[in-house]
Amino acid sequence: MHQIFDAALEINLLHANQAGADRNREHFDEWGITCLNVMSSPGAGKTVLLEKTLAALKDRFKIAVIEGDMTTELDAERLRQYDVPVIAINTGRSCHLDSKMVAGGIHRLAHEYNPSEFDLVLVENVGNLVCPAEFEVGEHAKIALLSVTEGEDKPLKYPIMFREADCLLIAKMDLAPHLEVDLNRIEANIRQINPHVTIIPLSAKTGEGLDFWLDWVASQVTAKGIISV
Ligand SMILES: Nc1nc2c(ncn2[C@@H]2O[C@H](COP(=O)(O)OP(=O)(O)OP(=O)(O)O)[C@@H](O)[C@H]2O)c(=O)[nH]1
Ligand SMILES: [Mg+2]
Repeated sequence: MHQIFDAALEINLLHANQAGADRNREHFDEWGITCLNVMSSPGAGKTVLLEKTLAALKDRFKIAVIEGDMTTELDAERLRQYDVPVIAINTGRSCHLDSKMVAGGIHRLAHEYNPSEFDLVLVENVGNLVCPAEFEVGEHAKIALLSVTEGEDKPLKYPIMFREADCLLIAKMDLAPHLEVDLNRIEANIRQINPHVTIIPLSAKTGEGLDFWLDWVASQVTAKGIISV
């Protein structure tokens, strides 16, 4: 009985979250903004990736960041160095951002700036390989990072994240030669879960793959521009 009740509660929760995500996306669409949701387990390299992305693209696109962390503004402060608006959201006990939290972030952004001036909102989700993939926030695409230190089996053990991703970054490639990691196995396991996902091996440290990633981001923004014309 308890299990049925719990399942019903979870369905209601996800249903309400989805409705909020759809509303957030409507706002983004109205303002001509592309929203990308960046997710991974803790420490896979999301903030470093966003730092490199802001450094490379902030003069080409008008960018804002919504930074989700359970506590602290440490990542938000790192990203503020790039002179873009960074809205910090502390999720408290929650291991993911949800659409209501991001709606609050959008509200703060729209209060302080003219939202129509922005091209791109990058969301850094809480470090977690499970929950963020289940809670849409109104993004147009999901990006998942899997760093080479995490093990080849992760796509099989945490399939939701890998199934939902539109772009999969195999991060920290510079460390691969120092590890006993089978890169072909990582890719095969990802393809088993999500056969057509875009996979980009990347090292934020050496710059390997960064141009592919930046081109992919730019193509998402440009595609959005064409749709909203
Ligand atoms: N060698 C190497 N280290 C990296 C790379 N990218 C990130 N790191 C390191 O990995 C650690 C975590 O990086 P972050 O960018 O803070 O990771 P994160 O995913 O934002 O972490 P959370 O927000 O806590 O989930 C830091 O010590 C980074 O310097 C990379 O490409 N190569
Ligand atoms: Mg981070």
